[in-house]
Amino acid sequence: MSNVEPFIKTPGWLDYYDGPSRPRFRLPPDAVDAHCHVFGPGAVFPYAPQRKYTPCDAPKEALFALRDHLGFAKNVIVQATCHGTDNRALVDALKASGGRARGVATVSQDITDAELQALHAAGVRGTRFNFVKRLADFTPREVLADIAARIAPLGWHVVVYFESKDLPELYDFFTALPTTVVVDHMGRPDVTQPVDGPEFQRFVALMREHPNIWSKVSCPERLSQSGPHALNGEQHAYQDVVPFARSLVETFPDRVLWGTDWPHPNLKSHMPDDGLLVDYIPQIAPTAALQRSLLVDNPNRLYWS
Ligand code: 0GY
Repeated sequence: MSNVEPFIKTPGWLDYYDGPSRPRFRLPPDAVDAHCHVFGPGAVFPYAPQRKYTPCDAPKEALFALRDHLGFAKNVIVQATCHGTDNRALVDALKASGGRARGVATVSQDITDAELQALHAAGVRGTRFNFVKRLADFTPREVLADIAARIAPLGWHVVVYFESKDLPELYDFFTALPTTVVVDHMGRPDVTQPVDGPEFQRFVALMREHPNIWSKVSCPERLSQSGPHALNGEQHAYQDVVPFARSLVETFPDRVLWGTDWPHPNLKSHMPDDGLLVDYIPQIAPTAALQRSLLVDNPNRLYWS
């Protein structure tokens, strides 16, 4: 029996949808869900005291079942802020995956070289810096720069999560990082603004001028204002996000990744059907070649080579 107090989920927080449809879009062989999480279970892997939300438990077994149901071969599991710098749930999932998952950990400046090596042996290939103020407390840039310098020799990359309005202030820090830099969810554009407007074009310019910067073209459900609804019986979910993701896929086909973001932390208005999220992929990657780059070649190059 665990002596951990049961965790009470944050009010309004939706559980993941446990009856996802089977996608109509057939994923190519060796496709990777390159952004997803495991949460707890809290009784085994307690949530961090400094967390900003308490999630529902979303254990590795449920993630692997979803992987198989949707037709993915592999997962990249990203450490979420609710586990802080305690990567035990992540490592447990990586070890249980039989080589079918890689990880992105969150580490503190005082991590030892031996601990970094152990994370690497478990399958970690990156570290995540979170600048979203509702999710993470401020960490001085010098601390983050020091962590980046420590992980660079391992061949790891840095994953960054931020709001688009904060990009100008973060620009110099990102462009000075010595590793590949992967941006979560396209830098969270305001999709009510035009795709060719100054805000999104600032992000496009960042990627154009810095070939080490990649983007996940993920999370339409988080960015969309138009929502998940079908139009005229057709699958037209998250239409307002499509031009943003598609422009990145077409402009930078070798530097984009896609992931479900299961179990979709902090969603309060609707919970997406992960099968429909997979059916969204051909709208943003309309050719077989683009789909292969996005889902197979890019994630395998970054995480399995
Ligand atoms: C995501 C998005 C969110 C949460 C986290 O680490 C996290 O807690 O990343 C969010 O709330 O936008 O990518 O999972």
